[in-house]
Amino acid sequence: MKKRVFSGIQPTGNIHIGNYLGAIKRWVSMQANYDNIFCIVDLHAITVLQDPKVLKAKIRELTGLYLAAGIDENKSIVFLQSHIHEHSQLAWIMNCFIPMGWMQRMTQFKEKSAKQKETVSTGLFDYPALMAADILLYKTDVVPVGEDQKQHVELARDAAQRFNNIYGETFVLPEPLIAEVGARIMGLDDPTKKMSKSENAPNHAIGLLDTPDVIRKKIMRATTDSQTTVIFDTTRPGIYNLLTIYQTLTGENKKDIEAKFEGKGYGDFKKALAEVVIESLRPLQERYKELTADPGHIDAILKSGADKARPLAEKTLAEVKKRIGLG
Ligand code: ATP
Ligand code: LTN
Repeated sequence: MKKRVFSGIQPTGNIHIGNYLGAIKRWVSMQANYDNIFCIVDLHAITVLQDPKVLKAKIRELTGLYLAAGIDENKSIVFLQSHIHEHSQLAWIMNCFIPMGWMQRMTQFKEKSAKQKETVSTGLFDYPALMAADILLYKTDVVPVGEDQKQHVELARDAAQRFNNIYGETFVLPEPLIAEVGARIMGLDDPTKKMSKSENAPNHAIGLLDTPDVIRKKIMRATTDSQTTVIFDTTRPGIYNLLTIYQTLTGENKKDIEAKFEGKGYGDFKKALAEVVIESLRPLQERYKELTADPGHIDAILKSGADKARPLAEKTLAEVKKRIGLG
């Protein structure tokens, strides 16, 4: 029996190379060895106010990007979270099992709510309960995510354990799977901040659908420092981040990369990196164009994915309700 993988991305903002390296690219490479479920988490997206038309378009865009990156709908279940009502139902139940104190420790909420101040929704505070429901509904073993989501997966695990202790073995305890390299790509404009799709500064992130010219410009303008040698040095976060992107995309090791750029400056390295990024994204961008030419195709894939996910979700929720004494 293969282990079950579950992961998801919110259909908001512009999907960037951090999402690709920290999540999607890894999902693709793990696909053959696991039993996979990849979700477009639109219920998570509405924790922040969204324009309905934009949200609808972003759902199709993100689905297209999953497929264009190499997620195969015949090997993996690809579906939209709001198509399966069991996610919301289990999220409520999880709410009733997760102590407030656990939620209050989540660092992402502290960062995101600090930016939004008084408009911050209860859903944003509470979203790890929905994320726990996503993961636990499918008896997930492994959750491949970027570094920023580790704490949320651990909370899902603790919630599962607490439920099992009270009601008997029901949930599988999930493990986060974080890459050694590429799990935390930093912003090009500020390498001390995580690259994020809700950040709007023009030079912050490389979008997966950026044109070659835009990619070149963004990389050439990326913040570095006044030193010159191209080496992996954690005290120089700008060049370190660019080297990490290079390493993750080429699969070369650190020593070989440093040797290749010995005696060369930041400018030469940035030019080489831009070409690596452009060539790595080219096949994805071409497939994306073909796949999304007919939006009906994307909608059909989501419908068929939901039909495959639903029976699994229904089974777990029925078991949970029975354990609790509901319905
Ligand atoms: P937002 O800023 O809107 O929260 P985000 O860029 O953090 O968006 P998410 O939808 O939260 O994107 O994350 C999708 C996946 O990409 C998650 O697995 C997350 O851990 C991963 N991820 C996000 N940002 C990065 C990053 N900078 N480096 C590596 N992985 C990342
Ligand atoms: N919260 C995550 C997205 C997400 C997720 C999940 C990831 C929602 N449900 C389940 C893994 C498993 C985020 O914002 N990146």
